[in-house]
Amino acid sequence: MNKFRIKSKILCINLIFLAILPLIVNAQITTKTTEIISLISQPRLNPEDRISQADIEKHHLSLKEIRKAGMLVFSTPFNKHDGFGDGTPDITIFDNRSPGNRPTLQGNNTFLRVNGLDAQTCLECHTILSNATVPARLGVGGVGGASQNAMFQANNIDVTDTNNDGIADFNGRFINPPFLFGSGGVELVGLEMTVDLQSLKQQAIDNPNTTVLLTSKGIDFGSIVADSNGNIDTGNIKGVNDDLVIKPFGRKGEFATVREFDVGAASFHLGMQATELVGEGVDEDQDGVVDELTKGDLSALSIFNTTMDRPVQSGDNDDDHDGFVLFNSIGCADCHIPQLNTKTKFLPYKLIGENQSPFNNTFYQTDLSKIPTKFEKNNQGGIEVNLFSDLKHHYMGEALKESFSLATNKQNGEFITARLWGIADTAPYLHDGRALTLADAIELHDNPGSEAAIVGRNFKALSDEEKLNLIKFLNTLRTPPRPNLDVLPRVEMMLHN
Ligand code: HEC
Ligand code: HEC
Ligand SMILES: [Ca+2]
Ligand SMILES: [Ca+2]
Ligand SMILES: [Ca+2]
Repeated sequence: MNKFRIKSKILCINLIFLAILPLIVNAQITTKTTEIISLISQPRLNPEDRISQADIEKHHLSLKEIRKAGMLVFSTPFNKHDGFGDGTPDITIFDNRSPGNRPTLQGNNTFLRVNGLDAQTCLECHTILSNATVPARLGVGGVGGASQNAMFQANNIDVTDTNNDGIADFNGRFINPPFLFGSGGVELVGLEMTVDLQSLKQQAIDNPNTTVLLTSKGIDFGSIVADSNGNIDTGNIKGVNDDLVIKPFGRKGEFATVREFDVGAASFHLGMQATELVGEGVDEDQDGVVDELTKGDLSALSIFNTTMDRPVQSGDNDDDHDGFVLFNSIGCADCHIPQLNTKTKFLPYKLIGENQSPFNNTFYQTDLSKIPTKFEKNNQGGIEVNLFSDLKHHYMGEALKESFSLATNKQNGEFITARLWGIADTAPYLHDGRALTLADAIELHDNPGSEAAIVGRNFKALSDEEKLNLIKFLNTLRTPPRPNLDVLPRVEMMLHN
């Protein structure tokens, strides 16, 4: 009965759609030539579709309206009238690897690809919802394959292997795009951990010469001790930067909030400079366009990114269960902590800048237990985030180390514990996508200098059946089946149904 009702509702929507279809088609056909001509020098993102910071702050818009505006910022192929690209580089400036002053291929003034200016939209790299089926299923906010890898700040790629060692030396970073699903929950966990660590820092300052252990949500970040002048000995801090701000975003754990990441991504990949970065009315990259992304655009974008549906867990048979037991017993869960809990279910939003007190100066919040994120509530008033990570930096050994010329040896080898939720759908694996299967990714943990070497060896020592069960368990960790449905065009929605 129920099923019938739902079906008849869909049918109804279908009929309405069919009824209005001629109107839409008609509207397109009757577009006047003058209107087309006036489109020639227009930005691709209609200024009317951009929302203002004031409207968000004053709650003039619903979450869905904000998400819709964010989806447009994420998915609209920007052109030069929107502010796409950098202006002509100033050759007298020494730094030509930073956005705003990059050369372009053959001086085409559009793309560079090996150091950003590599796409017109965010969507171009965050597209794949699941690689577990053939063909892959696509979805806004998904992962990228290897061809979507970003190449960051390289100025030497030795493709011909001049020293004949079989290695094409590369001094930039080669990074595979992760998905953005569930990122709101991750951000909230990180913000609460930062609050804990900052208050432990204050405790150390208030009690000079006393060692203070740094723990948050049961995770050990080493210890600190302050002298009587308030100077802190940071030598025993583990897995987090000396500023004691948890930074979940970026594979190396370099950004505390999605908004911060988004500002960098927009300028690096698209040459779209945010006013928060360069100031209002300022044409920093000298491409003739100011206010390329306003505060309102960025709020829409980051609210959209942090309210994307969360990954889910499927299946629950004996093999999966045995695999999960092994996952814990051989030490995977030491880093890939299955669940972290928050104390609040509200994710706060603030402009980029100060990260030490994340719950101050906020302008908006979303309830992550509600649609579309729908995190399970816990009994502390917060949510359960089944991320499979400790949000700590770990040194992953010589084999996985990057060769980025602008980083230290330690930085090159460190990565934040990859979140394993959704892992069944997101091949290829590891920071650069070098592991084509889950088994390869796990075995690569065992290499000289890696903090996960012993655990990687534990995996190799399992029987074939045990290995299979562990992989079967990982294959229950799925991306959300139909993310962002509320803001996709209706036609798209019907195809999905
Ligand atoms: C050329 C491909 C590419 C484009 C275009 C791109 N991204 Fe990404 N994205 C990546 C890669 C690669 C990473 C991982 C970067 C790292 O680890 O430092 C990433 C990571 C992210 C993250 C952090 C996710 C996490 O869990 O750590 C966010 C947020 C993000 N991108 C948002 C955006 C937005 C917003 C845009 C558009 C302004 C965008 N991306 C455009 C490739 C891309
Ligand atoms: C010392 C901490 C640590 C331990 C222990 C550990 N891992 Fe990891 N794991 C990481 C880090 C850090 C990464 C990211 C490495 C990279 O991107 O190069 C990672 C990446 C992965 C990935 C790839 C994720 C992706 O999105 O590409 C998988 C799968 C994985 N680990 C599974 C496991 C399993 C299974 C075990 C137990 C056998 C395990 N890990 C033990 C820290 C750890
Ligand atoms: Ca620009
Ligand atoms: Ca070489
Ligand atoms: Ca500009």
